[in-house]
Amino acid sequence: MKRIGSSVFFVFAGMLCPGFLSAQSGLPFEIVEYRPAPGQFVDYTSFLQEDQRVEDLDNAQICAYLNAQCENLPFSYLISLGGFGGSITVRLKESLRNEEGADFKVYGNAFYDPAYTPALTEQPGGSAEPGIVWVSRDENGNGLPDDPWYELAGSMTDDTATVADYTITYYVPDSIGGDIPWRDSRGDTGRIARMDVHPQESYFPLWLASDSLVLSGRLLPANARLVTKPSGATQWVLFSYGWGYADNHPNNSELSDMDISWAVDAEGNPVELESIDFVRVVTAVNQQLDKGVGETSTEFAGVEPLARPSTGNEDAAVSRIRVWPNPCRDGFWCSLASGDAGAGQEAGLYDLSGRRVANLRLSVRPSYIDMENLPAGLYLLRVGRSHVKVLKK
Ligand SMILES: [Ca+2]
Ligand SMILES: [Ca+2]
Ligand SMILES: [Ca+2]
Repeated sequence: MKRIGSSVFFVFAGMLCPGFLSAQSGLPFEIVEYRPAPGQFVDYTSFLQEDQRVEDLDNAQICAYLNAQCENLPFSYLISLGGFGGSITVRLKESLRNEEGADFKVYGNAFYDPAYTPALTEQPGGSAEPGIVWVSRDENGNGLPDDPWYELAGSMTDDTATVADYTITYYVPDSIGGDIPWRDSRGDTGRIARMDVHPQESYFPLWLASDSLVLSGRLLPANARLVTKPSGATQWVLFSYGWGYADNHPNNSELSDMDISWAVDAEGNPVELESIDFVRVVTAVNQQLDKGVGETSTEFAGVEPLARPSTGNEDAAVSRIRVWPNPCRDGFWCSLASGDAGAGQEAGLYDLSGRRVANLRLSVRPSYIDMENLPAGLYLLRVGRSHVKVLKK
């Protein structure tokens, strides 16, 4: 779904940094690879120069076009990755060190529909089109993304409904302007359907393949639910997953922040990376919806390193526990800013009388603490000798 979910960042950047709007934007990233899956928002004709055919496009030319668009609309130009498996790869202009806590933000156009987000619950609803984020270090120093890649584990990585090794094959349709048929590794078939409002000649990235396009990766479960509005009409609502995904929570949410410490290898083991040079985002659901919605496609609007908070007078131990939102209503997310991504550390949530009301394990991967059944008031989240206050409204 293409919609400017939050234009706040664009206005903000434009006001503070007018230089952002010039050709030399100073954006912290550069697109180096674009490999979309078929989709309604991937209008390949926009990349074409005079007399050029889609089949003859090349990656360098497409990236030059996309980089120019990004510079004109910093963090607001939306690049659709198409259906499952479509991807974009960017090079960070400066290596990004893995510091304590989250390190960078991936911008998209996810938004919450106020009707489905009375508070931050585990699954706010609106438009969430989650993409899996991968990171890589330029180990051979050649400036190219040809080094080992590591997936950032997110809240759904180990979910039983997630498929670790999923492959989809998209076929060029018999008629170039037709729906795009696909078959997956489970034997299921379907189509990326054409939409009347997007009448471009083809939804298939013909420069990537002339016959069929095979894309693989981790498949997250479908996240849309058909809900009935008070008027009786029905509508698809796409619910956000917990954390760790692109285009899954609004840009101004901490839940669109990424931590390099979430990196895992192909076996799912945590990997310690000192720094990264490349980020890749891949559409992670395979979902086709009716009612004019179409396929679910992750949108990408940029990557930005997070500003580092000052550590002046903070208690270093306390700053290692991250809690958000705080104050909270139904629950909160918490993580350790550094440490072991695997086992984690034992932690407890205490009420003001000192009663332990919840046990949990805290690691660099966020945990969600459900507060729905607890009375409003002040709580202490304690890890070892460190603690933070959490206020339930
Ligand atoms: Ca980090
Ligand atoms: Ca390299
Ligand atoms: Ca989106």
